[in-house]
Amino acid sequence: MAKAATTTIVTKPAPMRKLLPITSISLLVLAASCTVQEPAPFGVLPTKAQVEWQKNEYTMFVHFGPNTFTGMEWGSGTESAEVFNPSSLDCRQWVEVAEQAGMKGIIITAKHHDGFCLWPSKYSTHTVAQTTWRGGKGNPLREFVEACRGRVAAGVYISPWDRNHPTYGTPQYNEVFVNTLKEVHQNYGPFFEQWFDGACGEGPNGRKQEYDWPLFNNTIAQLNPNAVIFSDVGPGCRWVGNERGYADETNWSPITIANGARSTDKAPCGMQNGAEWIPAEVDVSIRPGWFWHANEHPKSVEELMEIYFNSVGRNGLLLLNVPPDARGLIPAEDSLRLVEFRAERDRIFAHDLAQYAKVRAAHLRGKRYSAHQLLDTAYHTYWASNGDGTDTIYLDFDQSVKFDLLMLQEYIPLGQRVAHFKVEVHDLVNEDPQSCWIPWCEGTTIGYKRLLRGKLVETEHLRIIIDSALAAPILNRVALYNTTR
Ligand code: FUL
Repeated sequence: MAKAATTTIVTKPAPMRKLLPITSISLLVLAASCTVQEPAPFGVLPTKAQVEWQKNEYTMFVHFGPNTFTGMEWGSGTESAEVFNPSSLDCRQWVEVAEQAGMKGIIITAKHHDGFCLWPSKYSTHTVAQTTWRGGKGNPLREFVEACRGRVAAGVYISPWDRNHPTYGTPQYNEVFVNTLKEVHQNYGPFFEQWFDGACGEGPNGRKQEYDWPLFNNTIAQLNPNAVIFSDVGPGCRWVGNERGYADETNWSPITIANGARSTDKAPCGMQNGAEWIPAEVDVSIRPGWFWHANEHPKSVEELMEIYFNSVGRNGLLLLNVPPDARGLIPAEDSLRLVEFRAERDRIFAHDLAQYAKVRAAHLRGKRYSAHQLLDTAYHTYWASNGDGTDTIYLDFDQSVKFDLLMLQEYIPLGQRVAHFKVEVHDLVNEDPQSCWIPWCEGTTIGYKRLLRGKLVETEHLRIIIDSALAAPILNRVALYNTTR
């Protein structure tokens, strides 16, 4: 076994276990693997596209349009199209930055609330075609999807709220909007995510638009069945309920949305036994605004790390907005910050101390689902308990390890199950590994990924007691890190 760089000298002998004769062990293993029962899925489940979406973990949002040039956050829709005039737009630079940052996809604001389309739409007179930029022939949406191809997944934000369109506030607008969706998805898709902003203001005629959400969602589902549809209430993924970058500590991907409801107070936490799988997406900007403003600056690495722990580390997907400037490029200040942020994550997650452990669980379902599979990085291998919803995972080390960060992952293709768990470490000075367990932390939900920070401890034994789960727990990863090394 390789030696952990952080291990310290062990002064007491490892606990003795009673050895069974080899033949008895083989017979036991054989019996266990013959009777092994495949774990049944539990409750509502993610689609394959939702699992792939969640595995992205961290994606980029790009707010770009007339506001980039006017200093506004919400354009009125009456600004001249001419204001859109990037001096050196290059979407390949956005992709380069996203890749360097470790992001797996990018979502572009193809149409924000001002109604300006970043492609020459047939259904609007407020588009790039009405500008003198590149002689009215420019097409940022086309450039964007081409730059993303084969490198990162491309996603699209199309605001239903349109402060420019003359039909906004009338039933015809829904038809216009569906045509717009079709135009974008047919000509520029497929997209991994369709982002529907929840903001819905007054139209120029003073009327509020009644959006035909079933029609919008069905249109996307038909044209682009693998696109995960974001809105405040899903159906593919839900808004986390704030723009500050955090999900609740308890965060269920299932949630029940009342028939026709367009918001929910359960957005940050989801619902145990919720009726649909609608995981949380955490959207937040690297700068104070969503659009670029000359006098604003990106968040610090410390702030970004905090956001990461509270989003990805709480069963959410982090969608970090990085606005291009008036050149059409992501400023060096922001790209540098993203690289520093990545370096910090790489440093923390470079060395998984759990790899040095012998792992076992109190309940044995069978060899195929044994606890050592918690250590491998293959997504589809997992540990499955045959307990009734409670179980304990033990990590025993030959030499003590020091850690302050624990990562747990549930195997979500079979549902989200764990409702409460405790983590305890064995006191190094106590000789008896069966006693003197010290609480290290506790938590409620796990979901796709949970990161738990605690005080720096040194131990040879750690146990994770799952004391409440909706069904037999199924986890595919346990990892331990020391963030101070
Ligand atoms: C909000 C919008 O009103 C903001 O302008 C921004 O696009 C943000 C991501 O969503 O609802």
